[in-house]
Amino acid sequence: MRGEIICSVLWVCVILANFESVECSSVNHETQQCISSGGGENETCFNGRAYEWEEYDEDNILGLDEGICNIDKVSSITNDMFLMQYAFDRPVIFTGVSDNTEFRRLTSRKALMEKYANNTITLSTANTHSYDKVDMSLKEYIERILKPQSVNKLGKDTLYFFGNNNYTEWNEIFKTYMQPPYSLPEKTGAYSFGIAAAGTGVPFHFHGPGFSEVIHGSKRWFLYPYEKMPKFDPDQNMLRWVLDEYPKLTKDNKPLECTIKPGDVLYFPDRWWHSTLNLKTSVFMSTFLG
Ligand SMILES: O=C(O)CCC(=O)C(=O)O
Repeated sequence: MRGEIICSVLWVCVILANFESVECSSVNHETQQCISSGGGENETCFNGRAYEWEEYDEDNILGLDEGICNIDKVSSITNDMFLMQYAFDRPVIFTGVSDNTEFRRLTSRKALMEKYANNTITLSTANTHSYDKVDMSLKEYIERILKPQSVNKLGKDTLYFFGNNNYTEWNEIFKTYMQPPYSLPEKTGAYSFGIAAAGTGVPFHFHGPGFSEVIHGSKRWFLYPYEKMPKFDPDQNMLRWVLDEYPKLTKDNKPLECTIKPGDVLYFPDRWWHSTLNLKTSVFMSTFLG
C-alpha cells in the first residue's frame, strides 16, 4: 500500500515534469514526507502543503493525541451570524474560510531560513504571564531551541516564539497573510506570528478576543469561560497539565477543546481562559482584535 502511494505520487510528478519543466514536489500523506522528482525528501512541498517542519519531530515521540473536538466548526456563515451566535458568547472554528497557501509557502522552514535566518526575534517564556523575554536570531531558535518539550521542564524555562514581531522586517510575508473574513464592530486586528516545538504550549490565561490559525503543524486548544477558571499552575508546562491534570477533570470541569490544523481558524471571545499544546512543530498566526 505504502509503495503504491509513493509510486502514484511520483508518477504524477514524472508526467508533469515531462509536460513542463517544473520542479515537482509533493507529499506522501502516509509518511508525510516530501517527495520530489529528484528523489530528495527534504524539499519544501507547495500546493498548500509544506510538511517539512514536521521532519524535525521525532515520530510523535511525546505520544500526543488530538483529543476530542467539542467546539462548533463552521464553513460558510455570514458576519452577522458570527456576531449573533459566537462573537460575544463562545468559541468557534472556521474551516476553509481563507486561503493561506502563499503564506504557508513563505513560512516553510526552508523559506524562512533563507530569508530571515539572521533576523533577531524576541522569545517569551511559556508560563502564564510570559515574564521573561530573550532575543536571539531565528536561526539559533530553529536550530538550538526548537526541540520537542521535555515533560519536566517548567514553563518559565521553555522559550516560545510568539508575538513581539518586528512588522517592518516581516512585512513582506505578513502582507501575504489572509485574515479570517470575520470582524467585530470597531475592532481592528493585530498580528502575532509564532513558531513552536512539539509538546510546548502556553498555559491558561485570558485577554481580548481574537483568531488563531495554524499554518504548519497542529495545535490543541483548551478553553473555559471567564467565570469557570480552570485549575492550573502558571509555571507548569502544558504537556504536564495534559498528562496529569486533564485526565482528573470531572465531566463538569472539562474544557471546550479542539485540535486545529492548517485550514482551520479558531475564534476565542473576550476574556475566555485558554491554553495551547502544539502536537507537532507548528507555525501559527493569531489576530488579536482590539
Ligand atoms: O498559539 C499559541 O500557542 C498561544 C496562543 C495564545 O495564547 C493566544 O493567542 O493568546
